[in-house]
Amino acid sequence: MDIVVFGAGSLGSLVGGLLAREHAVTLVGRDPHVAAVRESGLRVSGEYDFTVAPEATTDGTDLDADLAVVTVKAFDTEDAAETLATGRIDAVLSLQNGMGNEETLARPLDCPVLAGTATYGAVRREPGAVECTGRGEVVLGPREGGTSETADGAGRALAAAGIETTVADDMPRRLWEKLAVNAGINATTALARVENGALLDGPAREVAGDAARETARVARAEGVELGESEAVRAVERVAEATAANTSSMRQDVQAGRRTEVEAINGYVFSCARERGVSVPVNRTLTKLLRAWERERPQD
Ligand code: KPL
Repeated sequence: MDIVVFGAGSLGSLVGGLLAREHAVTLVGRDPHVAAVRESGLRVSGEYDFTVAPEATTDGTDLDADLAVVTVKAFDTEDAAETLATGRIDAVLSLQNGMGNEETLARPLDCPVLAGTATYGAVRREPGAVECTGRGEVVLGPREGGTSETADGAGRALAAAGIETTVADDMPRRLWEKLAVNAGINATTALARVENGALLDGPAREVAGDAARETARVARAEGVELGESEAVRAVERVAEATAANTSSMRQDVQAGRRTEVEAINGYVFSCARERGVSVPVNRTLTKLLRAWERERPQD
């Protein structure tokens, strides 16, 4: 299969590296990472130990592919969609944090857009290299729920490359569950400066659990059946599977980059406001990250 992986950050590089063991992959990202992959290949370490040589480019326009896996930050989704729309792509799979990415991708694209969640832990240590710090899984399916040939085909392609994959018929609920995981883990680990595993005990555990419980309450107000203890269990499961991982938001804060707080805790906070649900923990996490973002050096 010809697969474009659009976004060569930590998760995109890991997924691209795993897919390149089985498929013809084009990785779309930024220099100096792309230049290093072109020069010496992409080294995948940690839970794996191999080097592959996918195509790598900084120009994502005019590409042909059976599948495009989108792994850019939530705030870059619109640009990614416009760029992919210049090519000939048969199907798109979003493996991003936050809500609403699939709708943003579907706007300019004339092909099926699948929803997906990924709980693999990944860190890009240096240009041309990514470390897998926790084997998780990918869950994917039609964004409105149900089943489709496209979802089955994408699921087979990922599984053939050794990615733990489930094709699900309840993606709207799965996306809310993943939102609860990210609402609990990402901002908490970024602010407390701890690895995901620190949320299994210790003072940050309660904050992560409360953020996830609040997210479940908002999901239910939105008509999605997600229980509070189910959401907390999901946080614990992912924190355990990715215990040694530095969450993507903590990586962003460490590198002084813009974070996805608006697409995660900020999204929970704004839906909660519309539905009259109280979410004090997500509100506080959002405001603290906003305060940090305001002071960070601009890109
Ligand atoms: O999605 C993640 C992230 O860091 O953004 C998890 C699964 C929490 C892994 O760290």
